[in-house]
Amino acid sequence: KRIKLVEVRSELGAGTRGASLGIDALRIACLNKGSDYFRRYNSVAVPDLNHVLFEKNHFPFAKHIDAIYTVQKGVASAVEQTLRFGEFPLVLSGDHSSANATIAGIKAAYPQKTLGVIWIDAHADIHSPYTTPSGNVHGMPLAAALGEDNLPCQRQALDAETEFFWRRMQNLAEPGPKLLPEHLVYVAVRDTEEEEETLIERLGIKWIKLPEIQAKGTRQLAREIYEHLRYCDLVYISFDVDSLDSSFSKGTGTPVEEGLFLSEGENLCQDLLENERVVCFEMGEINPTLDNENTMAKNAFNILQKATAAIERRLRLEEVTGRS
Ligand code: DIR
Ligand code: MN
Ligand code: MN
Ligand code: MN
Repeated sequence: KRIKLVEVRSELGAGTRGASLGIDALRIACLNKGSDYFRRYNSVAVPDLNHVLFEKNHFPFAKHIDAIYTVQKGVASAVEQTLRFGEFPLVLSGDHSSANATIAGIKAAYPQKTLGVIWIDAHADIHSPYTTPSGNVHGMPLAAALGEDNLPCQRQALDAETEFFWRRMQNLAEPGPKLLPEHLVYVAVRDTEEEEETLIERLGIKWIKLPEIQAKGTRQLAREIYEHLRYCDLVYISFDVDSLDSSFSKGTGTPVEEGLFLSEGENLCQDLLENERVVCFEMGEINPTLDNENTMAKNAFNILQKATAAIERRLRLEEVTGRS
């Protein structure tokens, strides 16, 4: 079994321009480090529609949702095909709205299996167009995957066009919710709006905050996370680089202080990715236009290398023991 890179250079869901350059910033960090990482793996690039940024946006509560929906269809099908081919999709994304499509692609490849999601991020990304304060779709992928609107916390009424694309996004690849709230775990989330907090509480989503990570250590934490996800057949891990402390993550659209140290990010990814139920890993939201000296991508590339090594160790072990 091999790793395949799925590259999604879309930034339509972000509020700040430049996240589409994140993958190329990682490639440059790789070259400057003298690593052969991007030579070792096959990759597929999903078509982006970033040119629509030069046109008028018709959806104030879900900016460019029509184009983002089209991009997501491409992401979902690339992830599904990769899994069906027996490869491990490692998704490198621009803005984090792609994660809804990654989840949909996994579900499309394994319709009968129960999926767990580990969400490592400063943000909860569980807004709907009814509650978003910004209209940025990268704040919405988990509400889309859960099939949530959070209407009790509604801030705004929606026009029919936005509603139409939001429903399609919630039903991407196959109709219905892709994820149950009890199968979602938040790690390092620390910048949320009230609507999100109310919803997280109502759905009873497990939320591991920074002090708990620092008290328990990543090993123990990984054990507890997988205990919580014991009924999940498959697991997807999504890593937004703004989960890292803002002192290491200037090059991302929405840096937040009091986040993970670099070593914590590395160890967390490493310990979580050694689990044999993990079928997909994603890293996104690197924005080199906001950075100095490509520092964010350098830091993220180190984490990516550690994460990938953990996936490789596990895939090799499976080969030896004859499991798939
Ligand atoms: C905020 C920020 N919750 C929003 N979200 C971000 O606009 O929805 N997600 N930055 O990554
Ligand atoms: Mn995010
Ligand atoms: Mn974030
Ligand atoms: Mn905020």
